[in-house]
Amino acid sequence: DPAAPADPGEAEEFLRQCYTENLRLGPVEPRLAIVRAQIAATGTYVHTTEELAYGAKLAWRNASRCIGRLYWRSLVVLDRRRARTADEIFSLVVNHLQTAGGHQIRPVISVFAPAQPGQPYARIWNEQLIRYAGYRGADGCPIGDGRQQKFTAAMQGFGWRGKGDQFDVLPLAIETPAEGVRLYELPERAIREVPLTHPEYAWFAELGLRWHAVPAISNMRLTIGGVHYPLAPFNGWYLGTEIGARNLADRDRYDMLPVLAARMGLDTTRESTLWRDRALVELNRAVLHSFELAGVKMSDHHTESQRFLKHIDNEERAGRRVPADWTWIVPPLSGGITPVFHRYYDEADLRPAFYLDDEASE
Ligand code: HEM
Ligand code: NRG
Repeated sequence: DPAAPADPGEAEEFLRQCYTENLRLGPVEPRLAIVRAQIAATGTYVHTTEELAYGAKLAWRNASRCIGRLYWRSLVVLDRRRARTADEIFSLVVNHLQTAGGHQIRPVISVFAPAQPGQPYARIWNEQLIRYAGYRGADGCPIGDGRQQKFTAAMQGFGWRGKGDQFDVLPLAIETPAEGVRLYELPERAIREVPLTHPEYAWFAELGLRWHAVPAISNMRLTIGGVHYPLAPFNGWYLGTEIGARNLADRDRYDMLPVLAARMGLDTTRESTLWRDRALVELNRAVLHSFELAGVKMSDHHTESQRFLKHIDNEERAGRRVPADWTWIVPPLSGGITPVFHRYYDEADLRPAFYLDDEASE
């Protein structure tokens, strides 16, 4: 429960780790005394800017599903704890996306106000800052991102009307205790998109496929030393397979493999022709090719797998554990020919951490 009081044991454990790994912050004992007193008096305590920034980096370092953790130290942490109104939050979210950038892409997190014991708190309802709407067409056939159908219907319930196209960017639904839910349209300057083309198939462009440049998860709670930050959107850059092997390929997302196979003239009468696999590789080539052409930062699964093993090596040399979840780390394309496939991982659940509220343990 994000509105529960801060656990003094968890606070102490985090502060010891933070001050041990950052000797320039000085001795931890005086700080512990202050924090214990704050928790006793108010049920919670206030992180310093340094603690907040390092806590967010640790939450990334501990994210066992993330293959991109080699760069954990480079996270840009924007301290937005003072924002209160939905208008303020919205303009800082736009600022976040502009800070992340549309080409180079910097990993950024914006940390808004923590939940206070027993109090309601602000949230963003969208799973990511930028997502495409999903509709059911007149004939019942799906349009757009199938995963967003429920959310899209909820937005329509608040009076939002999308164009009904394959790639309509959803509005942001920002909820604050004082104002309830308010919807906002992101301005164009905050949304970089890449039209998809293929290095050889000229017809590929006619499919009209595109994807947004920045993945920015907005529905995970950041927990640092017993303090819960329910609104802390973060972004890095895309791994090509997230778009090419899942978003555009999954049957309940854009389901493009049958369409591609038909255009490629593949024999789809039998699974053993591997038409799905052949279409999947070409879709992933198109994604990587298009982002490169547009000058937008993206990793391929071979390179990022190697970097992840490098990260494990760095961390183990520093005497630290690297929790990892094999089922999320191994890419959804060519798993066995990436080096992350051929080993097991430490499955620890370390804090600070990011949690999805339905799966949060407390
Ligand atoms: C998950 C890559 C940056 C935290 C993932 C996944 C990939 C990935 C491929 C699995 C996603 C999926 O299968 O849906 C990357 C890359 C980054 C990056 C290439 C480039 C810098 C970050 C940053 C943070 C982060 C900056 C937080 C500060 C997470 C978390 C998950 C995750 C919490 C699990 C999400 C969930 O449970 O749904 N990342 N990531 N990542 N990443 Fe990263
Ligand atoms: N698969 C999701 C994004 C999940 C997180 N991936 C990242 N995170 N790369 C999708 O939109 O396809 N990140 O912070 O960079």
